[in-house]
Formats: sequence, C-alpha cells, structure tokens
Amino acid sequence: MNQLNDILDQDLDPRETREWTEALTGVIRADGTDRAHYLLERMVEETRRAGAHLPFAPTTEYVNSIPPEREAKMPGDGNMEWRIRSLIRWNAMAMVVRANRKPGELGGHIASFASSATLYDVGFNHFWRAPSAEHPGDLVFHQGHSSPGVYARSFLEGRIGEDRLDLFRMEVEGRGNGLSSYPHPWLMPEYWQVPTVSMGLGPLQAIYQAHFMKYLEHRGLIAPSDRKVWCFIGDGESDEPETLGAISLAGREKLDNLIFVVNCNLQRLDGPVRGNGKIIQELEGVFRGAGWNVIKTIWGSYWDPLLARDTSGKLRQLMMETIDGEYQNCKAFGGAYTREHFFGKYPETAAMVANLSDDDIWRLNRGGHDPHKVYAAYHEATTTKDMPSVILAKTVKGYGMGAAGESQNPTHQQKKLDDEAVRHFRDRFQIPIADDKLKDVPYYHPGKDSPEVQYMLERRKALGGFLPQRRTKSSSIAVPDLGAFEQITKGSGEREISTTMAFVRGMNLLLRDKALAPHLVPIVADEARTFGMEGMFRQIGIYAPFGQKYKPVDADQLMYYREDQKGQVLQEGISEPGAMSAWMAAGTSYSNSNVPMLPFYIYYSMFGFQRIGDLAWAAGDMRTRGFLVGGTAGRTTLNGEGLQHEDGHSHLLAGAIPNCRAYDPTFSYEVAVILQDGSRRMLQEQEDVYYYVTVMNENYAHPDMPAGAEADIIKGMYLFKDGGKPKKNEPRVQLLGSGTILREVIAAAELLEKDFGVASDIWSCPSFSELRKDGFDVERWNRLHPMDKKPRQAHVTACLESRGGPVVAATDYVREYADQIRAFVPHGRRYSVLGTDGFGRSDTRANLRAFFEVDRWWIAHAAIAALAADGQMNPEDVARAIKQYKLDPDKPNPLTV
Ligand SMILES: Cc1ncc(C[n+]2csc(CCOP(=O)(O)OP(=O)(O)O)c2C)c(N)n1
Ligand SMILES: [Mg+2]
Repeated sequence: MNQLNDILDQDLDPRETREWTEALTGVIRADGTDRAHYLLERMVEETRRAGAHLPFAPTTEYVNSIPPEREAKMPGDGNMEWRIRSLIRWNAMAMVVRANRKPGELGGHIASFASSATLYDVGFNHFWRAPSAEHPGDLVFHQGHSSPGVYARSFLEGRIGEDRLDLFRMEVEGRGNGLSSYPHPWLMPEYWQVPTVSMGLGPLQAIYQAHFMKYLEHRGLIAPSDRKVWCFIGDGESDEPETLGAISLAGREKLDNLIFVVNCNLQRLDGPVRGNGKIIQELEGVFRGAGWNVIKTIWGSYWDPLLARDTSGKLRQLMMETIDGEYQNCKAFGGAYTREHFFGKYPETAAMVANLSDDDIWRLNRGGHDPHKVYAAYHEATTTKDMPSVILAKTVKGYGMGAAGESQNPTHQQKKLDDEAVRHFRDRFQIPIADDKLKDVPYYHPGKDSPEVQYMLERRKALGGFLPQRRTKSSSIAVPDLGAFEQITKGSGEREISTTMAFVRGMNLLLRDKALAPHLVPIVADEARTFGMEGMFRQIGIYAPFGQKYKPVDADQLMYYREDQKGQVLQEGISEPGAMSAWMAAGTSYSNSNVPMLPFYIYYSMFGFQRIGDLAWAAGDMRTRGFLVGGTAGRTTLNGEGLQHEDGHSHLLAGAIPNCRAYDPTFSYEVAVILQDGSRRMLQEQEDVYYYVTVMNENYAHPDMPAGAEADIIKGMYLFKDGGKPKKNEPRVQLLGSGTILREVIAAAELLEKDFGVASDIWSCPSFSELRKDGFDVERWNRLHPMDKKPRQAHVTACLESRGGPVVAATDYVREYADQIRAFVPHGRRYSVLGTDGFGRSDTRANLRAFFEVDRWWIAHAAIAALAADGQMNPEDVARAIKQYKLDPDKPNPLTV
C-alpha cells in the first residue's frame, strides 16, 4: 500500500496524465464504466507482463460506491418514515432511561441504536420478509445492544405493550413478559432468532447460516429462493477475529444470500475505532480481498451537490486525507468547527461552503442516516448476484443525543439522560409530548389508527408479517427404536473396536433409515480420517457448492474424496469455530428453515468447548439440536499427542451448559442407547437440548447390553456387574467409572477379589453431569416439600443405598467430574474419587494411567484404603497393596508436575 501511495504521489508528466485521463473519460462517456474497467485491467496486465511489480489497491475513494445517478429510488413516503423513525428513537431512548431511573442498576444502551435507527428502519419498511406461505423469510442478526430500537418498533406495531417496555431487563419480575437485555432465543423464544451480543459470534454465524441455506437448497431440502441473511455489526466489533475470520468462505462460495451491514459510527466502547485511520477504508480492503461486493455508504444526500461541484478533486482529496478521529470531532463540535478544521484546510473546499451557514454545514449528513442512500445500498446488495455484499455505512454514535452523547467518547454507556437532554431529544425529533410530562420520559404511541401505525402495519403486511419472529417447532421426524441399532447393542465378541467406531457405525445405521437419512448432517473440521469417517466421503459425498471440478487423486480407490453439489458431509476445513457455526446453523434449521436437521459435529474434544466455548453457550441459548462428538477424548486414552490434545475437562465445561446433555460412554451399547434416545428427543419430541458425547480411540471387546439397562444408562448410572450375594465378613466396595477407565475399574475388581478377597459391585456411569443435575433437583424438591410423606431419591442414592461398602470412582477426567455426585452418595458412606488432574503429556496409555493414578492398581489401592479408613481393613492391607502393586508413595502429585 505504501509503495502504491508513493507511486501515486509522483506525477512525472502532468500533461501526459491529463491526456490519458481525458481518453478514459471519453471511453466512459461513449461505452460505459465496464468498458473503462476492462481497458484498465488490460493495461495493468500489460505493465505487469513487462516486469513491473504493481501493488494491488484494495480501496477506492472515500465516497459512496453508488453514484447518485445510479441510486435506486426509495419508494414510500419519506416524511412518514421519518416520523415513524423519530417515534421509535424516542421510545427506545425512553425505555432505557426509565429503566435506569428505577432502583437496580439495570443498564442499557441508547447511543448505538441512535446511530443505526435508519439502517434498521429501511430494512423493516422495505426489505425484510417474514416467513409466510409465499416466502421462507429473511434471517436478521441485530446488533445485540440495539435491541431497545427493535422493541420500540414492536411497541408501535402493537406487539409489545407499555407494561412490557417497562420490563426491559426485568425478566424475573416479568415472569415471561420481560424483555431481554439483548437478543436471546432462550428467553424470548417466539421473538429472537439468534443471540448476537457476544461480539463476533453474530457475523461468524451469519456466514454459516447463509452457507447452510445454500446447502439445503443444493440438497433439494428447501426450494431455491431469494431469501437473505442480514447481519448487523458494529465497526468496533470488526476487531474480533470471529467477525472477519470466515469472510473468505462467503466470497469463495459466492454467498449472494448474505448481506453484512457494518454500522460505522467510528466509535466503540472506550473511544474511536480507528482514530488514526479510517475504519471504512480498512474494512473495504479486507472485504474486497475476500471477494465481497463492498458498498460504501459514507455521505448523505446533502453532500451530493458539493461532490458534483468538486471538479478539482480537492473535496475528495480532503475526504480521503481526513482521519476518523477528526471526523468524530466534526460531529462532536459542530458546524463552525467543521468549517474551520475540515473545509478550511484548502481554499477550494473552504469556498465550497462559503454560502452555507454553520447550521447548514452541521446538517451535511452521513450516509447511514440518509434513508435514500441506505435504500440504494440495500437495493444493490439484494440484487447482486454471485457475491456476498457488505454495506459500510457511516453514522454518528449517539445521533440526536446532543451534548449528552453525540460523538462523545463515553456515549456507549450513557443510559441516564437528564431533563435537559430529554427535552433536546424531544425537540430534535418533534415528539408531541408536553413540557410538563417530560420529566417522566413517557412512552409515546400515536394510536393504532394513526397514519404512522397504519403505514407501518401496511409495510409489514406487504413483507409477510412481523419481525423478529421465531418458529419454535417444526415437523417431527420418527426415529427408529433401539432394535435398529442391534449391530452395536450386541457385543462385539472377540473383535476389538473403539467407541469412536461404534459411534460412526451408529450414524451409519441412522443413515439406513430412508426417512431420516436426508436429515443427518455429518460435520468435520478436517478430521474425518482421524475418526474413521472417510467411508462417508464416497457414500454420501462432501458438500461442494460448485461440484467437483477435478479428478481426485484417489479416484481409483473405493473410498475416494468425492465432492458433490448434493454432498451431505460438511467438510469445514481447519476451523473449529466455523464447523461449530455450521453445526449451529444445521441444528437451528428446524426453526429458521422449517426443516429439522440432525447435525453430528465430530472433532478432537480438546478443540471443542475450551476453544469455542462461547459458541457452545450461544448454541444452548438458540436452542440448537444436534450431537457434538468429542473424539479421542480422555487425558490418558489419547496417548501420544500430549499436553495440548489430551482432554480431561471438557465434561465440566459441557456440564455447565443448562440444556446440554453430556455423556462419556464405555461400551458400544451405551453409545447406541444415547444416540437413539438423543435423536428421539431432538427429532421426534423436538426438545430443545443438545448432546455432547465423548468417544475414545482405544480398541477393546464390547459385551452385550445387559437386559433393561437403557433407562439407567440415560440417567447416567447403571449396575454393570453385580458383585454377588454378600458373604459374611467379606469386605465390599462399590466401584464407579466411565469411558475407557471403566475397564480399569473392571480389572481392579478382579485384583481386589483375587489379592484381597474384596467383593465389588461395578457401576458404569456414562454421565456424572446428568447424575448431578438429577441429584440437585431432587434435593431442592425435598427441601421445598418438607411435609411430603415420601421424599424423592436421587438416582445415585437409589443405586447405592442397598449395596454396602465405600464408593470409589475413577474416570479419565479431572476429579471434579466424578466428584459432582458426592452429595448424593448415601449418608455416611465414604466416597473416594480418582481422576486425571494436571497437564497431559505423551506416553503409552499404561504409563499415563500409572502417572495420573487411574489404572487398575491405583483403583484397587484406593478401594483398600477406603475400606481401611472405614475400619473394615487394616493399614497393613493398604501397605501391602502399595507394595504388591508397585506404587511409589513418594511420587509427586501429578497435578504439580
Ligand atoms: C466478546 C465481547 N466483548 C466485549 C463486549 C462488550 N461490548 C459491548 S458493546 C461494545 C462496543 C461495541 O462497539 P461497536 O461494535 O463499534 O458497536 P456500536 O455500539 O458502536 O455500534 C463492547 C466492547 C461484548 N459484548 N462482547
Ligand atoms: Mg461503533
């Protein structure tokens, strides 16, 4: 760039330059801009061929991309829309100010919506279609903290009453009528479609929603349409890697169903976004480079005559030279300041405004506040083919807030306006509220028969209905019963397989169900081979929007790399946030596209919750349905990969998400039960839950499913092996385990019997987190129902109550995982927990399990120690176990090394 600027700064022969420029102008006049563009590109190519290195200029002039003569004209009544917008602005401001005059520090934002009101209004009035019989509906991502403006519109439309506006940010008090601070489908399931307030997640998800809608179209699951995904983003939000990190996918896949609107108010929370540069230019370069159609909407109509008179190019030069920090000053300090510090820089530009008053200069508006410019931009974006579009709209943060906030650095957090600021706001937007009423900052509704409301309703009717609105249910899809999974509910005999293989087999069994199969979406982030899923490449194909244009290198093989426009597997490349977003798009397709889908995203568990935890949380919020499969999990089971790969804690993270059901199965029939029950709940019953299942890569033989175990597997704990009828004086323990470590538990039971004559009941616990939820729920219920004759019992308590002896648990996860059930182990019973606390490392499984003290010998030792502590065995027995099992008593705690 700098090099290019250097070249452009030197004009060695101005006369020659003029001749070329005039020739080009002639071409434009005679044959149009496309022809001129063609000639220029050819010349650049010629020069490059001659050996010159010509740097690429990713940016254009600092003016609107659409010249006035090419602007599509806005239909409708501009004055009416101004009045409506003013009422919306007022009510949005009022709800925040009123909330903050109550006790309770409720918070809220005024300045952001003040800057984007026009951007939303033009969309609501002219572009965004609600789902209807005629149209599937557009999907709109709102900037999270602009939600007051969206509520204020719904208020005028009669969808939200005054009482509810006063419950903004009071969702407990509101008992279902409250208005959530930001868009949260969990809290307002019939209203908000996508949670957006965690900066960066909205734009990332919008890309994958658009990508997934094309997938559905290509696979013939929805009819092709002109529906769009619109995503509103703050300019500050573009700092997030998630915001820009996936834009090349949208360019590559030519997602012309995707429109970003970046509200460039030049400020973020603390101050300017790019005070020393220009955010619009920076974003233009980034998006153009990624293959987007960039529409800059910088200047409002009042600038048009000035720009038309700018024959010398000085005004354009000035616009380009001025940086955002200075532009912010112009809006903060007003017309006189702008005359002196902006226009005053060159005599030519000073002369241009000599006839304008300071107020006229102040009124020179920014593009994002001019509905005509915004309309033209949206029109172009919605009619652009084969490219996603981004609208870079320049606005003023705190527009209309006057001295209380307009372009002020702290304006983002301004939520309390004093009486003077409220009066100013009323005057500026001509709200008919009398002076003596102003102190209450009352809402203003012009009445449902008013021309304003009638106009709004008519517009929404023409566009198919109200927005936002969210579909909570789609059609139910029948899921085959467990019988269909016989291949994995039956034992594997001598054959040794891993739970990963069992899971993939389970998916393949689902794919055999003709009605269900089209709804399955296997998703990988470049790890299909790791999980043995490469067979699916040929079988159901990898989605490629433009098909496979090359002969794959392995074309002669059975399982070749088959890409297909109708491919079913989503291969998202090495992007866990991307694959997760694709999973969320598929898992919410029941709501957004009225097509239920069941996505399976399979990944290295370590690159799941801890890497994309915020998305996993948003997935719960937006009621995503699907399976997350944490492959090759467990701190000691994924043995060679070491510290960064060995997951010993994802279950704690998963367990914290309220509607995520997490399981750590050991045997293939457990996998089958979880898979069947999960699919049934999500597809057939349409429950708003999602599943996290860890699967391992250790191969071993799998037994038959014990009869009648299904219900307890789902609850999280079932008796795997009965230790037999208790003999007199024979010590007895209850051994618990999950995942691959359950097999160590089973082996420990044999050691205990053989070496110490201790009997064990063995419990498989595929979900300590489900057990914890059940236990606390029961405990809470009992506390609240003291007079009830029959207190409820936690599943853990019920299982262990009639079987004696201390309880010992071991898993391949940190101790906290199994420790979650401590409170529900029957009263007075000892509970010892082993786990893999500490950093992972690479070695053999056997060495790792010895290191983390979760192998059979350590488990047997822990059981003897527990019996000794209970007085049923002696310290000598513990010492013997240490010696016999070659345990090093001076070994450092693995947590510390
Ligand atoms: C991941 C994340 N980090 C921080 C925040 C806190 N936050 C909310 S709004 C905001 C500033 C947003 O600025 P910008 O994107 O420019 O939006 P504007 O309000 O100016 O339209 C910040 C930092 C957040 N919501 N999410
Ligand atoms: Mg901003």
